[in-house]
Amino acid sequence: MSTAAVPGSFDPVTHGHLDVVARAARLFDEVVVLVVPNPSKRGLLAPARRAALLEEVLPDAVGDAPGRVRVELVDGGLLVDACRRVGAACVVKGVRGGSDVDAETPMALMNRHLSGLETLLLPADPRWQHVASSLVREIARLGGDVDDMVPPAVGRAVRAALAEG
Ligand code: COD
Repeated sequence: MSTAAVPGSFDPVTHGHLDVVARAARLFDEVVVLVVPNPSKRGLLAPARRAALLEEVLPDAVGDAPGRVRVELVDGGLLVDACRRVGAACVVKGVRGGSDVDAETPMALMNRHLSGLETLLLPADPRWQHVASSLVREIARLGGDVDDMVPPAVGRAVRAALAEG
């Protein structure tokens, strides 16, 4: 059975992330979405909330593959170790442009160096190429509408987190 991991901070998950997960589910037997909080980025949603939201919105996003996609929260450590734990031999990531390729290529080569883990980079769908979690957080913080960039439950969670301060 082929298993891929789709890792991210997912703070919050966007339609861009969900498109990458759905495409990975068409290529692999099983997809494990790894919620990996980035210690260098200040978070809006608690990591467990990000994972719960993913579990809520993934069935709609992945069409006929919900039984083959699951979510795991990673509590620190190397990505290669998380991938080994879940049995993934490949990481799938989305790239929105040259700066994503520049950031992802050394990580992909390092992960292969560390453990043989391969990385598949999927070009972002042009509909979502400009969408980033950081921009969603900023737009929502400034009172803008993010409802066509994230699923409804995610938009509600972002607004609630901002209201809580
Ligand atoms: N369309 C397509 N892809 C997208 C979109 C979009 N609109 N938005 C984001 N993505 C992609 C990103 O390019 C990224 O590949 C992935 O989705 C996740 O994005 P984020 O913003 O949720 O998460 P990041 O960028 O903070 O990444 C978190 C990771 C844990 C994936 C990353 O930090 C990582 O791989 N860390 C490795 C840690 C490690 O083991 N280091 C040592 C060896 S390299």
